[in-house]
Amino acid sequence: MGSDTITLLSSREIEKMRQAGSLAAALLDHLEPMIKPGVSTLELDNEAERWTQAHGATSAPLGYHGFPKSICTSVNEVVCHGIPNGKQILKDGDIMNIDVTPILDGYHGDTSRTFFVGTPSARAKKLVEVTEECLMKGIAAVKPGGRIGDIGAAIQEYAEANGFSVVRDFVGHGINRVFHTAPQIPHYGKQGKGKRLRSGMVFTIEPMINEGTWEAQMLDDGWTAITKDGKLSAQFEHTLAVTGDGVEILTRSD
Ligand code: EYF
Ligand code: CO
Repeated sequence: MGSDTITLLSSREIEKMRQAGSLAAALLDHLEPMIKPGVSTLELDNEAERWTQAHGATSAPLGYHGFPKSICTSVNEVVCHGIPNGKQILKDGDIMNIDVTPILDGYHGDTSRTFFVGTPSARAKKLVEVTEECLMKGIAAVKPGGRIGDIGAAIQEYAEANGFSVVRDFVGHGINRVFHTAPQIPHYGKQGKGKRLRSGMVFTIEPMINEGTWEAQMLDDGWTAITKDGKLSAQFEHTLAVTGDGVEILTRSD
């Protein structure tokens, strides 16, 4: 199958994605009370791996393209794919995205949220609130017969109207039994452009929104992307299914 072929999932497969997605959301709910000043990102990773195994699942990131840990922990200027580390101790005022992808019965549930460590600055609070709203505006643009460009246009308009920028280098993606597949979902773009959305498509929307420039750069570790200007970045992510008349969020928390 060509890499740009978009798989349409059956209702049985979407039910499997719903179960994996619920588990992913429950994992973030489980980790949230641990997020306090003094905790290391490695402690969060260890607990995520323990909890995932205890629920009969495995962690998709672990070993994916050689990634060394079970979750991504992206703190402050880290845009995405931050690697949990025992020497990285969270401090009051940090923001941190935790991105989890358990595999349950062969299906992936991919979701992330940006959390406050202690009390955020007003600027960090605004960035995180706008980023979550960007995700919800992108989701609201999903309907059968619509276009992929409708999603990015809705996100970009809201982010830029609030004085923030949209990361270009990382996009949402199709997801099912495969972690990353077609289609790509840019978080910027033009309404009415791109491939048509169809019932049964399942993909992530995961906008990374920056305080300053949209440009990112890779650290020497080969995994971690940071903002080029060292300013803050935030991200939220859901896995979604296009339905007969709109969209279902598969990674919603109960
Ligand atoms: C080859 C990776 C590869 N990619 C995506 C691979 O949750 C995710 N997206 O929503 C996600 C998580 C991981 C991931 C963990 C590892 N990878 C990352 C960075 C560079 C790279 O180069
Ligand atoms: Co993710």
